[in-house]
Amino acid sequence: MQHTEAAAMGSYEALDYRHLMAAAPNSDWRQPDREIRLRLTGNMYRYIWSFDDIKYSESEPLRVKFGEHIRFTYVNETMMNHPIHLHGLWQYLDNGNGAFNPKKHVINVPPGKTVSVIVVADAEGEWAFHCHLLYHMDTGMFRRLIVEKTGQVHG
Ligand SMILES: [Cu+2]
Repeated sequence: MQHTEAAAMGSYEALDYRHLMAAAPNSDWRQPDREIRLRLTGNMYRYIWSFDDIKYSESEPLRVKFGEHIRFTYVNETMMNHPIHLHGLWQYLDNGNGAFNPKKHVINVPPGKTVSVIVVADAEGEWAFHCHLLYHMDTGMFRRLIVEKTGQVHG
């Protein structure tokens, strides 16, 4: 049944990430080279937030190589949503549509859920990677992601 029909009949089903699909195929699409798994962690009583229980001020940057395709798997171990924003690179939500996986800047990870995206490291440099709830970001749910140039370094 189409969503419009369902809505007209009063049995509306909310759209979610399963229903998203790119309008045009990603010509770069292929299976990722490796996976980076990140736990979304925090403590509601102390109101502190982190990736893998390490707050930003004590963290090392994430490092990937230019041209790599990386699966990022976000495991939300908390009771809050975390909209994860990666600057500079697209996050292709891996919802089973292959080359038509939708590309997004921000991926929401609901409480207790796991969401995978594929990142194509096609822009060199140092990028911000963080939860877009600014209190979460400010209290530690932030990392730098460095896309390193491969091959010869010119001086
Ligand atoms: Cu958050």
